[in-house]
Amino acid sequence: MKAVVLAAGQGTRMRPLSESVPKPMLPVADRPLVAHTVDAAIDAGAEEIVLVIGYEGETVRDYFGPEYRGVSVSYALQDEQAGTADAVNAARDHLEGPFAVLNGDNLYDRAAIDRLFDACPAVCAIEVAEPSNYGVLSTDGSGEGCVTGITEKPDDPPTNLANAGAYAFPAAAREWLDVPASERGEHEITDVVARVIDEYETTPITLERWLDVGRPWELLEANEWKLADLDRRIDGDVSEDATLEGAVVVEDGATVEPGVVIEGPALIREGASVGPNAYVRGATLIEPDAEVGHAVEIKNSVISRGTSVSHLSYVGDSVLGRDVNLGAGTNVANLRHDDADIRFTVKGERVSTGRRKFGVVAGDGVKTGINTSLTPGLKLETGATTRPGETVERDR
Ligand code: TTP
Repeated sequence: MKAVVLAAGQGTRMRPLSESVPKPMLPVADRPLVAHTVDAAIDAGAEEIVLVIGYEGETVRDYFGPEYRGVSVSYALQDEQAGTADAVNAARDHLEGPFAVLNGDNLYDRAAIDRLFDACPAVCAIEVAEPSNYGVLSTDGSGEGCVTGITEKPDDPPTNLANAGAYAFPAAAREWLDVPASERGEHEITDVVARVIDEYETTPITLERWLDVGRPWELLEANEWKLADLDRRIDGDVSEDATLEGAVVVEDGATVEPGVVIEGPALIREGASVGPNAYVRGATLIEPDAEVGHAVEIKNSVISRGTSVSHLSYVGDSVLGRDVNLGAGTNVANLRHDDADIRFTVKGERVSTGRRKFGVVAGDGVKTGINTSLTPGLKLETGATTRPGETVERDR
């Protein structure tokens, strides 16, 4: 079966991280987010991958090329992000026979994608506590049952099975992709799913684990998931006076200096340097050419390519974009004194992250002055700066 992977979205909720790097290419452990989806499809036996690209799509094409893991990869360009059905429709000329569609920004448990391909026509679902925030499947309730409908954000959900954005469609669905725009003005894949459900016996495939990576703290959660899957591997240059505990990966070309303690899961990528005397813990990703210097503690964070946290700093539960420079003594607070969930601004609205601990999100090129204090849930836009000694409590 061919697998269409949707990777043309703008990722507006992921800003500022998605401004120069398109969301599908943001780092999740040792590869871009979308590569986890493509890997799941290949592991399930996809015979060809069709990647739908749009916003900054060339970086996706450069990563995968014409062939990836021995499987042919082709590309369909979606000019305007007019919705998920429109995205699959852009790939129409590549399709014949039954085909799968996967969201390029979702992490799936691999075994379920296997079952999805085998059960075609089928829809992946995840059991959730509050289904009314999702597209919800109705089923006929017999055994694993059969899907009888799909409703967007229903007030009175018929099941707790949320649509998880992974589908195996019969060949006929290729002709049903041109659906009218929905109330929110997008051509939605759920309208295609509804027709498949009407015309075919469609199996629900329940996922054990799933993550929709739309907002910056979900990028942290994605890294928590995928870093935990790594096996310990030390290929880089590690001082005898460093202590590496648990599932730590130090890639070839990375340096770990004396006095460093790293508690896994942690991934130190090629060209990165840690130490001397640094402490890295939690699920932490240090990207290529990033520098974590003397007396710096990094916990449960993503430190992107080319970023420096060089001296005397604490960074917890945070995502730092590319080429960020934190001045000496910059500290991040990641916990409120009232223990309430940390809130974050997404498209102009303050929303709960659902996390008790969340630090800051810094866009590419952010520079902080020495002794800057950053409060929980802060967003620093691309290129933002702070003055020495500042306490920053509002997004900038
Ligand atoms: P969304 O998460 O709805 O959109 P997005 O990724 O652009 O993010 P945001 O809402 O923050 O702007 O998209 C779900 C998946 O579908 C994702 O993998 C991107 C893809 N997609 C397209 O390929 N084309 C489209 O027109 C849309 C809307 C989404």
